[in-house]
Amino acid sequence: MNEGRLDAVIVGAGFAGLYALHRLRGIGLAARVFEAGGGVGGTWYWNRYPGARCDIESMEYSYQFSDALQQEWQWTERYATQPEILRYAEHVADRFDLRRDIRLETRVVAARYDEAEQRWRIETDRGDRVEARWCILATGCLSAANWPAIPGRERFSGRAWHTGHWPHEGVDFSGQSVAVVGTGSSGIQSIPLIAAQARSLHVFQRTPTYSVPAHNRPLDPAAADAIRADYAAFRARNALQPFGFGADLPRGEVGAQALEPAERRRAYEAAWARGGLPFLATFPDLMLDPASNETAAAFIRDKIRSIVRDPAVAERLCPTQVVGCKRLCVDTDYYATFNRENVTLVDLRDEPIEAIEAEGIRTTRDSYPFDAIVFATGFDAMTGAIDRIALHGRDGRTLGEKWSTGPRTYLGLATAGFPNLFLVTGPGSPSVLSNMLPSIEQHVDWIADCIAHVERSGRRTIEATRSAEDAWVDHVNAVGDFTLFPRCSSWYLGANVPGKPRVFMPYVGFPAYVARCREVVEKGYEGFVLA
Ligand code: NA7
Repeated sequence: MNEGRLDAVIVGAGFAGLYALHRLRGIGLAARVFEAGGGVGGTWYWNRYPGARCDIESMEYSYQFSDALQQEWQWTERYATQPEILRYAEHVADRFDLRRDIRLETRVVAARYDEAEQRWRIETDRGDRVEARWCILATGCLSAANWPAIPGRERFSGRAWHTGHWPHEGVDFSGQSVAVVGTGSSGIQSIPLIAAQARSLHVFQRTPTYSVPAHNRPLDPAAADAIRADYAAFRARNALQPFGFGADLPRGEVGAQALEPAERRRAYEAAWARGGLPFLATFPDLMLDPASNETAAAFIRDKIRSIVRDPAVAERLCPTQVVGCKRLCVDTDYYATFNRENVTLVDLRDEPIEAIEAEGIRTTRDSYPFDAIVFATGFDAMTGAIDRIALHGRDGRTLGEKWSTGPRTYLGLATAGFPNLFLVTGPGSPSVLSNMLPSIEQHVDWIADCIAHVERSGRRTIEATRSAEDAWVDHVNAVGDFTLFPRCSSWYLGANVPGKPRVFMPYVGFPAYVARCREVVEKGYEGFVLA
């Protein structure tokens, strides 16, 4: 148990918390990280399910703050696996001597702002009581698991896991009858591998998923060296992209409807052959114009029909919503897995799940017995981990009360009524609609520079004003509404968690966001009060 005074407490030892510790040390602060997991790495510590990979290419999904680090680290594949990304996080923790200030297996349960002392009083589930002038929530966007509210889950007599809490020793599905519930990224990555091992696999699908092939492969050492030869320029090009990645891939210049159907199809075929999320950059208006978007959606549906041999199964796998408004998935053999004899698709639109029973899953039509159930049901995204901390700001008001109708932040970095508290990639920042690593670094750099500025100027606190926050929330919504992103029930909107307020949380547009953050500083921390 720890008691005492620190300059800063950082909650979480994922990529955000690790870099925050490094930067805050660099400005001379005594900082400590509390991390609930048994190791560093955040989402890459927990999500150990079969097939877990990043959907951003490995040469881009990495830190850039240390050129020595980015020169020495060797990624092995186009899209890095979870074990490789976790090794990278561990390497960073060791290389920058971060571990001595990280307390593992320690969850922050409460943080109260003491107005008289102008300090945060932080409590952990191990009984630590520490005080700090600064509190940094590096809690991650995809860290609070969303267990489905299906009656009877605890009655199941077989084994059950959530993909976001996968056992460290792995799971052997050999000879087993298995269910996977959920067909988002975690489902589509794990389903082909589970199907290859299990005796039988039933996939419980509520909403069909658009997915493009990853075409994953070993990283070409010559191509990686070419990037390393001028990594800074590569990073700078990516930072100018709307979502902060993919600068060196071909991008359409004209709207999808400007081309003849055959020409448009050739463009989609080329993007499909390259693979990955940049499929959505085939035309610049795909997330702006519903008719253009529909051309991409129809192309993917045609692909599904050409891959899946049973026409009835293919139709059930064909999504109808706007493509991209739920995160586009990147897969290896997902649709082809439904050609396997041992794989069955259960369409929950026809037969919703009624309950989980001792033997398995009961829908309105049938009872399915299983040895194991995998819940690939996602996360209480962006706010879930923050909501789970009892955060009391000025006047003892809780963040939960303040955010009861949806998260409210200024720049996704701070929230009025909670002085000296910062969020890393919080709601209202590009976060999940950007390459997370550069977004994390941009946020942490902004926060560290801000703290250094406040300390240098002899002030003690900085706090977002209510009016700046209100204007920012309106702006985030206006930009979101200009796009097709809010058009379906996604976790970007909180729509996957029953009862969660529906508010579009990420800010669309990485370069504009970075420019605005810079401008706020240039204007003397416009929208903040320094006291
Ligand atoms: P996602 O993308 O939120 O996917 C969760 C899936 O689970 C999705 O298909 C959901 O269907 C389904 N789901 C959720 N609750 C239920 C219930 N109660 N019954 C049946 N099906 C359900 O989470 P992932 O972990 O796959 O991916 C999250 C992000 O991690 C991903 O976007 C990448 O950025 C990395 P729904 O679509 O809600 O109908």
